[in-house]
Amino acid sequence: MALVEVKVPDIGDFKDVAIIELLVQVGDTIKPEQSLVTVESDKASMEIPASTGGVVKELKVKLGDTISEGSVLLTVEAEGAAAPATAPAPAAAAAAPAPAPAQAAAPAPAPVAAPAGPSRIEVVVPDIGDFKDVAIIELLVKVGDTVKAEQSLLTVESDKASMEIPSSHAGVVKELKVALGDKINQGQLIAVLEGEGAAAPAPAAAPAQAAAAASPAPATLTSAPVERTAPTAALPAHEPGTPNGQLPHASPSIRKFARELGVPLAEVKGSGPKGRITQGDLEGFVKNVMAGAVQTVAQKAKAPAAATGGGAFPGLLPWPKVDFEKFGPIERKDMSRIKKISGANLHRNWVVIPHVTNHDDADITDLEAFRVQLNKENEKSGIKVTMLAFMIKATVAALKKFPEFNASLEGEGDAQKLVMKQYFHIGFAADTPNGLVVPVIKDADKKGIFQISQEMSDLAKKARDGKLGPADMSGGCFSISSLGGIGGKYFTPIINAPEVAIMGVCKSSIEPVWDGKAFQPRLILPLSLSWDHRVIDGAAAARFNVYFASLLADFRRIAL
Ligand code: CAO
Repeated sequence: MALVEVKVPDIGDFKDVAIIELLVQVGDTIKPEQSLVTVESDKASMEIPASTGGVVKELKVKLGDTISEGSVLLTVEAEGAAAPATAPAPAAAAAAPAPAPAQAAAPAPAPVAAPAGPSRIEVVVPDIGDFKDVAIIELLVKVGDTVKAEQSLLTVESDKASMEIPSSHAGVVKELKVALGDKINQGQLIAVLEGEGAAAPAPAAAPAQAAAAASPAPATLTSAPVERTAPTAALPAHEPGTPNGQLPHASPSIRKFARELGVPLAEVKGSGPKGRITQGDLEGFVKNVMAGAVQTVAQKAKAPAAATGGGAFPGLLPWPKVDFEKFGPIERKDMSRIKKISGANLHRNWVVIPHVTNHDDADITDLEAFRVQLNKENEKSGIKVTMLAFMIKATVAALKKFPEFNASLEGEGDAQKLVMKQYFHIGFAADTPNGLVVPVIKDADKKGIFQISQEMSDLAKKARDGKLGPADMSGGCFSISSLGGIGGKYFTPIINAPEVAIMGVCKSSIEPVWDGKAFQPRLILPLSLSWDHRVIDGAAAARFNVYFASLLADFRRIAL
């Protein structure tokens, strides 16, 4: 078996174009004409075909490399022994049954078929080489549009390539003579333009245009380019965000495949360079839609109300699809029921509520000393007084002082009301093996520290044992999420709707605090208050934190 170098064939004016996709890998068995790499300039992209078949032995290029005619792409162990060790590029190009001349040629702007009045211009399909009966897959302009000379009017596609057909003239589109799906050929009337300005008589322009069309125009990357050397696809690169970016950034074969499946390609997120959509992306999208993990914009529009609080979010990119196995071993696990339910709730709350989080610190040096002393005194009672119990009492006092934190939004639009609660049920986030739950201490205003500590301990145990009932978790006014036993400094807790605020607490630590004369070691508790900006404003949130911290700093204030 002979080793054969596979080189870039004559690709016309494409020079130093970057490889954006490697379509084969070492060990692959490739056929002649199979696409090996995709290259792309800022205006066009094309797939480079193999000149010979065989098993890929070595890749000589990598993503990002720039290549030109004659660059060696890879070596193959050719099928049969006859192949020469180094097939020269032109031979390679010739080996491909390319019907078109070796020169890459852009379809020159269409000639004017017939002058039909001083400013009436008929635009016809130019010389597009061997493309015959090619179907129109996209109309890029509509009646009334003003087009520039060389602006693409439509995209045609065969099963091997696609190209855009440019306008020969500038003007306003008066009539479109073709429709989506029509099959067109050279010379066919596409559109009637009304020329800009009356001065340029159409007949004068026609010979020049015709001449341009007659000679194989070089495939400049500034007019709609098409690679006709190779029987592979070339198309303008549709960069997301560019004015002509309505077309998804994908190769013709992918676009064709998407059309066959009815996939809205614009909604598929490309994982390739510059967001290019690959076959894997397309398949991943279809799988996700089938599994219900992703909805197309059309599906969302039909859905009565998404789980986003009453409105879908059209235009959002689909979830990135990653072939994780490609990067290393993985295992797929089912998610617990609690995780799924809490996840859906957290997602809705995060998306619907305009969250803001204020961070502050509370000096709990004295309170912690008091808590330790209480626990010592009451060792025999079996009740452990926790910092969280003090925080629940401080929360009640702060809710009394700032009642908008003990509220819920009800209704929509003009009918919207703020429900002001006159009870004080405080939830606390509990971490369980199956996920996060938020049991609620009812009527915390009527309970003392010991009772709250005892109830919390009971509820936390029930939570860990998976025995909490709906009654244990409903009716909350405000929640506290304490990571104090674990660590961390600050975080952004998600509000537990329909509540309007949540206090996040992290681990307290000894910090130097300036007392006016010297730094004193103080136990500082980091606070993170998230609040709903529809109901609460920043000043109120700052005051809430300051007051809350002042209560923890000197718990006697709670009696004031
Ligand atoms: N700073 C430093 N240490 C703290 C602390 C704080 N803020 N809060 C508690 N601790 C210490 C306690 O002193 C205790 O230490 P010892 O065991 O030495 O006495 C230990 O951490 C455990 O504390 P605790 O028994 O008082 O329990 P707790 O009240 O802190 O927590 C519960 C109870 C149910 C809230 C907790 O088990 C839990 O699940 N926390 C996680 C909540 C969570 O996941 N929140 C994130 C939700 S995502 O928004």
